[in-house]
Amino acid sequence: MSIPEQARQFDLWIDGAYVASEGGRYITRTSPAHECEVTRVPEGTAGDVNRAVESAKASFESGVWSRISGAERSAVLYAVADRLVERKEELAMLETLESGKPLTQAGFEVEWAAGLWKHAAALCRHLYGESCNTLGAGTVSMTLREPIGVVGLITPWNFPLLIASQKAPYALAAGCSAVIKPSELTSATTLLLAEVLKECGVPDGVFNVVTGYGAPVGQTLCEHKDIEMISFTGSTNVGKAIAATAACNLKKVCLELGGKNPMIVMDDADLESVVDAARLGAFFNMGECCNASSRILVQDGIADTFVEKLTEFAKGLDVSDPLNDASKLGAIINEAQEAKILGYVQAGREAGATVCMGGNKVETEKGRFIEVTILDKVLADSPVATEEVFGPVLSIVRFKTLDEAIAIANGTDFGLSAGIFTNDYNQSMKAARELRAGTVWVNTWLEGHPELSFGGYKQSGLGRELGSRAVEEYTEEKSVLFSLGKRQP
Ligand code: TXE
Repeated sequence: MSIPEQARQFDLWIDGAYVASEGGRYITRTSPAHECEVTRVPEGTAGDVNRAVESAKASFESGVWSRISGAERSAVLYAVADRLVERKEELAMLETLESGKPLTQAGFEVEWAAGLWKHAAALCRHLYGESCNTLGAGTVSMTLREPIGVVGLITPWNFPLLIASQKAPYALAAGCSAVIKPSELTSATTLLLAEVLKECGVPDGVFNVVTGYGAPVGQTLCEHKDIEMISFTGSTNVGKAIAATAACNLKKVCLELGGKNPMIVMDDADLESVVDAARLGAFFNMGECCNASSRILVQDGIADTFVEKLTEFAKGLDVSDPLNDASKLGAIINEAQEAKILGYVQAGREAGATVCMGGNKVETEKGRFIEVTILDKVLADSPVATEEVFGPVLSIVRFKTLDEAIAIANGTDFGLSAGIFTNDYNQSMKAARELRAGTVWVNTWLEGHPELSFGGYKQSGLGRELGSRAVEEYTEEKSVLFSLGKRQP
């Protein structure tokens, strides 16, 4: 596939159709890999958000989606999954052009996203309340699950379609109507998703897209009194601001924020699998991944061999034009992110870390690429080892005992994911119990299944996505009590 000659222009998606923003302004996105204009999306306004919420509210109150059966919703969501796969090439290409990620990976992400729509489709038919044994007290009681109402979804730029698909299908499965604000850097695939939903029978007004900047678009959503819940994925700082703003009408808030995920490698670990996991953990999506294993804690006895093997392997990782089939790492999203990554590398150097490889920009004619970077002998409490870098930079911290490793692992403000590589059952069980993180991997990394919940401890977030209760997050629970006669004393 080749790069289109002209930037593709979109409008907002409100009430089942493309409509212009009232402000008439557009944001132009330049491909971080190719330096040409690829898309233009409206710079939404507060007025645009109000229109979208009005449409969502009207659709919710009409019952056209909120009051149909789970079976009917399920059929529509299954159709969405199939249609996403049918439009995979177009979706993947737009994702790559806007984000800089390898095209092969973007294609894989479309399929992964489609799997989430299928998971939500299945859950539609399994949204249960409870009935309670209060008969002896002269009552019959039950709980009902009802859609929470109109929800606001705010998504980032690292996995645009995928993260939208961690939220929207579950909100829709519950019967909610939604207004989604994608990142201003990567909005195109969320707009195509809206087209797909319409093609598959989601009624107008149930899914609306307002593109634009955090303020005013995201902020207006968080302030809006007709929005009952915000689900956000992004930086911890913005997450905190959103929680504060959403308190205006005590909206429910679900936050999936940053991480500084420790991968513990014990002396007895199988090094081949650790190297493979580290490749995926640290460098998948150029390290722009909340689940990145951006710090690897390695036990002293194996550390030298591990660093040697990993560095040897990492030299073979192809950093190049994301449209090349061989490309394993594409371009960095924007200048701010590039400066942030290089700044952390420099800080690591100044704190005495050894740069085993990389650490610089890749010199190319076009595009913003950073070398695969491995830092060894990093101090456990230095910024590069405790703060989210969000780039292809792996910090290696050495330790002596498992207790020491667990203390280092738990010693940051984050708690999204963590892992251990060992063949010792007792060590893996101890780590699984003591690591303070929403996900703990044992002898693997980045493996996920929609059946498992995802979310963070501490400042990595609030609430959970995916898992068997993913749809419940978007519901209210109502208790209903039937009296069978006179009230008991
Ligand atoms: O994220 P922001 P940025 C981390 C990562 C990265 C850093 C900054 O460390 O380097 O965050 O990235 C919208 N009210 N993650 O600045 O700003 C914004 O428009 C409402 C981790 O791009 O948090 C976008 O749609 N919304 C992360 C979304 O929030 C607001 C993924 C995320 O952008 C807003 C991305 C406001 N006041 C970055 N301000 C992860 N957890 O995977 C901004 N937004």
